[in-house]
Amino acid sequence: MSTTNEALRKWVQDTAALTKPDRIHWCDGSDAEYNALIQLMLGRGDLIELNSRTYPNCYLHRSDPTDVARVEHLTFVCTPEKAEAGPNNNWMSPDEAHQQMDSLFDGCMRGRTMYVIPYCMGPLDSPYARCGVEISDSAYVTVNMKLMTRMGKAALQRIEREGKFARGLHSTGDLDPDRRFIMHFPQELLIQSFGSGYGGNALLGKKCHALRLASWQASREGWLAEHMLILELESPAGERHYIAAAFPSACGKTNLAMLIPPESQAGWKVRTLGDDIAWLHLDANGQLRAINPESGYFGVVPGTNPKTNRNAFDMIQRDPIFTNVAVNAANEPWWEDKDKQEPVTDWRGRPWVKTNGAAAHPNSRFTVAARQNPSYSPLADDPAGVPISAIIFGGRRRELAPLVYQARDWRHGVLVGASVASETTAAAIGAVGVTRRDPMAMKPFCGYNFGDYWRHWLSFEQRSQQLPKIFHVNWFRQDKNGKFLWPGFGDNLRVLRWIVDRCAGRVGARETPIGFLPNAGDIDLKGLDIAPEIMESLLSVDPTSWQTEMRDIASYFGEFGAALPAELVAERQRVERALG
Ligand code: GTP
Ligand code: SPV
Ligand code: MN
Repeated sequence: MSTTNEALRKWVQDTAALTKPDRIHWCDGSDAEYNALIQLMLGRGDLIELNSRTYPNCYLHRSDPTDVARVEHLTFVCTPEKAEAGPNNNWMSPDEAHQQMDSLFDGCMRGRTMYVIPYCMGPLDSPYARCGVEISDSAYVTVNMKLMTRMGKAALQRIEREGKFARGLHSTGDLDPDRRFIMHFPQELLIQSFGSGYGGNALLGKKCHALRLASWQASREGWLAEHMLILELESPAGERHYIAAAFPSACGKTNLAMLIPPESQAGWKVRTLGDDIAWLHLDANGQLRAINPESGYFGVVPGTNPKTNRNAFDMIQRDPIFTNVAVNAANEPWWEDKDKQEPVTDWRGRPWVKTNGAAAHPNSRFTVAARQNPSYSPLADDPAGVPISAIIFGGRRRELAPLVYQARDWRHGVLVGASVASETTAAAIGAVGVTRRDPMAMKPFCGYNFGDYWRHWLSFEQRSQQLPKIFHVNWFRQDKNGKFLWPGFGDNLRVLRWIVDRCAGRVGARETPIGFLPNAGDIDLKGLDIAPEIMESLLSVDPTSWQTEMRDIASYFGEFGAALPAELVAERQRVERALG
C-alpha cells in the first residue's frame, strides 16, 4: 500500500531512509489488522491475555517501569521565537531540536516494522475534524490508535482529498529516560517523540496533536482546542443541555462524562460525547459547538468500581487493553478499590506483597473504543457537533474553592479558567499532591504562550452575543482528617442541575466577590445524607484566603510579562478590590 498524496509518500520514504526499518506497514484500520497485531504482541510477550471467560478479548500490557506517565520536563514546544512558546512551556529552537531528534532517530527502527498510521481527529465527515499521520515502530501504539481514533483507510482517503495533515514521528527507541523527548513544531505541524511507549507520550493523536498542535492552529483559525469532556444532560421533561468541562489530569473528567444519576434523581440522564478533549467552534449564528476529536478513551483505572462509575466498570469488561494493572488469581485485571479481593501479581509482574505499595500503578489505564460506553451518545459522530450551554473549570483543591460558583460574564470566566490551580496527580511523572497553577487544565498541553492563549479566549467576547456561561467546581474539598466533604461521582449531577438552571435563567444566586454561588436550598439534596453545616462550608467564601489567592494569581500572571492581556489584569484587580 502507499498513497497518492505526494507529501505523505515522500515523508514516509525520507523517514524510512533515516530510521531504517526492516519493513513498512501501511495501516488500513481493519479488525483483521487489529487482531493480527494482538496475536503478534501475544507471541512476543508484549501483551498478556486475561481471563477470556470473564474478560473476553482483554489484554494487559506492562510498560517499562520508568515509562508510566507523561513527562512534562521532557516535552518541548519548538518555535522560532522563545516567546511564542511562553513561560508555560519548555522551549528549544527548531534547528537544535531537529538536530537532536535526527540523531536519535538515525537507524532506530533497524530490525523493527515501521507502521504508517493515518487517522482522523473528529467525525470523518466533519468540517471541524483534522487528520494526521503517525509513523511509529510500536505495535502497541498502532492498536491503541485504532481504539482511540478513526484510524485507517477512510482517514487516508480524506488526507488524499484535502492534502493537509499533521505529521507525528514516534519511536520507542531503547526506553532510556535520558534519551526521551516529546518535541512539537507547531509551524511545521510536526511532532517527534522518542524513547517512550506510554499514553500521551506515544499516542500522538491525543495530547500532542489534538491539544498542543491544535491549540496553536485554533488560535490562528479562531477556534479552541481544550482539555475538556463533553456531556449531554437530559431532564425528566426531555430538556437537553450540553456541557464542556476542563479539569486537570486525573481530576474527574472521565467520571463526570459517564455519570450515573443517583436513585433519588429519577428521570435524569447523562450521555457521554467525550471524556478528555473538545474542539470548540463558533457556528454562523454565534453558537459555540463542540466535537470530540477522539473516538476512544484512555482512562484512569484505579478507583473504578460499580459504586463510583458503573458505566466505566461495565465498559472495560470486554475488549479493552489494560496498561499497568495488577492481576488476581483468576487471571483477571485488578486495581485498588476494584473489589475486596487481593491481587497475586503487581503491575510490574512481580508477586504481590502488601508492603510493596499499590498493586496497580496509580496511573494505570484502560484503552477502549468509545462505542463500548453504555452511556455513549451517537451525537459524538455528528459532524456539526453539539451546542454548548456551559463551560466548567475545576481542579483538586483540599481547601478554598467552593463546590460550585458561576463567573459574572465571559471575561470573568476567562479569569476563573486562567486561575485554576490543582494538586498534581500520578498522570505525570513527579510529586503528587502539590498545588500548582493549571490554567484551563492546559498547563501541560497548551502549544503556545498562555498570554496569547488568554487573549484568544477573551476575543470570543467580541465574536458572539450568546457564549456559554462559565462555572467553577471543586469535588475535592477535605475535612481535617483528609476525608472528602462532598460525595462526588453520581451526586455531582446535583451540581450540574444547578448549572443548567442558571443557564436557563430559572434559579437565582448569591452574588459574592468571586462570582455567583447557590442560595441555600437551591442544590437538590434529596436522598443525600449530608450535614447542613458541611453543605454550608462547601458553599462558603473566606475573603482573607481569597485575597491571598488573588495575590498568588497576580504573581503567577507576572511571569507572562507583556504577553499578559490587560483585560485579565484589570479583571483580577476588580475581584481583589471587591474582596475588600
Ligand atoms: P485524565 O484521563 O488523566 O485526563 O483524567 P480524568 O480527568 O478523566 O480523571 P478521572 O475521571 O479518570 O478520575 C481520576 C480519579 O479521580 C479517579 O481515581 C476517580 O476515582 C477520582 N474521581 C473522579 N471523580 C471524582 C469525584 O467526584 N470525587 C472524588 N472524590 N474522586 C473522584
Ligand atoms: C492526561 O494525563 O491528561 C491523560 C493521559 O489524559 S495521557 O494521554 O497519557 O496524557
Ligand atoms: Mn487528560
